[in-house]
Amino acid sequence: MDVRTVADLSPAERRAFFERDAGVDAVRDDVSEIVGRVREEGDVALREFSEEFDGVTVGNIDVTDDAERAHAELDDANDPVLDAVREAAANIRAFHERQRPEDWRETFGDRELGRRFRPLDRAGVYVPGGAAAYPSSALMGVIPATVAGVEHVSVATPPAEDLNPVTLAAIHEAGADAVYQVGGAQAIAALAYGTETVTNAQKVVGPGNKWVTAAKAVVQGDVGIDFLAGPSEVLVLADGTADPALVAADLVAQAEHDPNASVVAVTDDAALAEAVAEAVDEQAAGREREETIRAALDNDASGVLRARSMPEAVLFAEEYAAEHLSIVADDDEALLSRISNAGSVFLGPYSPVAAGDYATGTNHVLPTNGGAKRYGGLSVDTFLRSSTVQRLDRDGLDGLADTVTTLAEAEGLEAHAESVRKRFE
Ligand code: HSO
Ligand code: ZN
Repeated sequence: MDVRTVADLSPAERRAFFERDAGVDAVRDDVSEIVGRVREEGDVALREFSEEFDGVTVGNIDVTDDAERAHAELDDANDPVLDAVREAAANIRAFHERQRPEDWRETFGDRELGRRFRPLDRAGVYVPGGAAAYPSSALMGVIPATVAGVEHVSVATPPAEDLNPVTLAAIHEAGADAVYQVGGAQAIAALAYGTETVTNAQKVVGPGNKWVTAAKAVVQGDVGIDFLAGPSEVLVLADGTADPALVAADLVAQAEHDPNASVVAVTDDAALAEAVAEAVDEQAAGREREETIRAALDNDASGVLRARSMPEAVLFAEEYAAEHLSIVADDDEALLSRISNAGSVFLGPYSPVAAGDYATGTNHVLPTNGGAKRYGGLSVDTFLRSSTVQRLDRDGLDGLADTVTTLAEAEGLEAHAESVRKRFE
């Protein structure tokens, strides 16, 4: 990789970093058609699309029992992968339990006001499959929903002759109520509108490829979604104290997800920048997914950048608004205090992004494409709705009466004013 200088980036180069695009718009028309057919034809369409896009003749769409069986078989075999799934699940559950908001009531003067939180009834979680199987994404999607108290959590994952047993076991471990083998845009449509087999959800969440993402954009409005998540991203903010081999390792790790992944290191230290660029090339060599990694490194939104100062590096990181922000610097907390735009932050040399991808307990379903400027990642809140509550006694209403009647009359809503006055007749 070449080292470039932040100050010398052309407008086009800056745009490549700051306006990352997942190619979702290009497939939107095709996806609308798929969604429409699932809405009209239900299971028949799901079977046809599984045949056409996944090359799989699906027997049962509902594979809830298979998930339970896969879990039991790994358990019987004392398979260490199930221990890892359990450990990760426990950490994710603990962190998300901490997010559960309490209902509250307080008095504001003589008004009693409050807020209460209730879970959605039905949530749908997409768990990517296919080339890479993502049991970790099953945990990340399902556990926040169960912690929120969602009554019925369903999962859709791409069909296969032999579904990945670890993914199935993770879905079961996370506590899903129903599991369906259906992938892509058709899965999102099925979760959103329901079919003969699939229970419709009020909110559809989870990461996926551009077809999945485009489908979420299409069904949004009819159902809630979390957000549109694109290919993985990491930005490492490092000063001269960072170990270049470790910075490079985190870039290469996220690069292996997707040829369109965006991986960036920004530092004020010229020697570190050179060393990181060199280490990235070295570490990419011979990796199992070298081709994907090389493509991601070649992405216009990837690079090793030298800033004139750490404040300039911070400004770049703020504008980039990374899904994953790693800070490896002498005073990492001082740098963090100047950052608002990041999906998840990893502090210090012993906090690799991969630890959060799997098992620290934080969620790895995070805003990409600069979404971190506007919203946060998947959390318990995603599956809650709130109501507000108020109670006034006679004095409380008396204190407000003038304000309410004056505003009501200003809006020409005379009956509103009267509904207050009536209480004092
Ligand atoms: N880094 C990905 C999540 C993931 N990593 C799954 C490994 N498995 C997006 O946050
Ligand atoms: Zn990852």
